Amino acid sequence: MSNTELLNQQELSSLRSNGYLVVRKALSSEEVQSCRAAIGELSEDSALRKLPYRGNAGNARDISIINALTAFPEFMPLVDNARIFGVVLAAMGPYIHVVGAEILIRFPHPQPLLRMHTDGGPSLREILPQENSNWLALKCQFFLTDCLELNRANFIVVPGSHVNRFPISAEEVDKVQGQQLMVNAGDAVLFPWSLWHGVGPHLGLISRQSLIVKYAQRWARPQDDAIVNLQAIKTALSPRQTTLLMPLDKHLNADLGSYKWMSSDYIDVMYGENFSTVAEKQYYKDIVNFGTDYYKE
Ligand SMILES: O=C(O)CCC(=O)C(=O)O
Repeated sequence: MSNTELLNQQELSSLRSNGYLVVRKALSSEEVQSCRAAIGELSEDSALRKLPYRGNAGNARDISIINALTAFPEFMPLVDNARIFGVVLAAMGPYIHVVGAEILIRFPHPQPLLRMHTDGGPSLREILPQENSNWLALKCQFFLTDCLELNRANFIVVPGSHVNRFPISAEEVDKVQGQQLMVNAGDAVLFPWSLWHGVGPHLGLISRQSLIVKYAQRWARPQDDAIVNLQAIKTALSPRQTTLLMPLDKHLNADLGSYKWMSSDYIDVMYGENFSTVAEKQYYKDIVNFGTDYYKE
């Protein structure tokens, strides 16, 4: 990969045509260990079970901690993790932010843990990306435990389905066949709302753990409802991390749908030092310059 590209050509065409990308070793084994230590064990009386932000997919086969960055501010730096953020920029462009995060703990169970679906319910299922359009929303799922055999709560995808309308009847959904992905703890999978996906059965013994960071274009409102005060949190955040987390900040008072909120160094901040020479950066700088000047009057 050259330093003018966010992804190499093979990664880019795989992302665009399959609708997902597996990024190996997005987290080091030390990072995986520290995430798992922060989350802790899921014993009957563990702190996790008492968090107010607890939910599940509706079938008692998981615990899901929404508002995960409020519960665990130490995970905030993952939002621009060096291995995944180039993929996020390539798929979505720079006018994005984090709208939520979720920790998923999926229990052993002989039936599929989560039926095939697309994200965003009946509203977003009617909206599909075009081949080369920026994605509206993307999830990055960091795996914190291995799924190296079939039927270990593997994430299931239907490659290429992100540009097709999801079936509208239960009968048709039941016929959807996907691929169970094999991942190591530390790998990440990135996918848009419109990819058909689900979770397989779990015939193993140890609950599968993952952390999902949810990105959307900047006009979208946050999905998480707990509000954090970015200035008060103890984790040191970079300007890019703070910019990505702005919608979760109680000090936010910006018009996210227009050109007005953008600081003059917005594009430099988003591409940062690691992507400062990529070709897209100038393209987006030109759009900002055009927009801010033209719409002033
Ligand atoms: O737990 C998984 O692997 C899938 C999560 C999922 O389906 C979702 O976030 O929409």
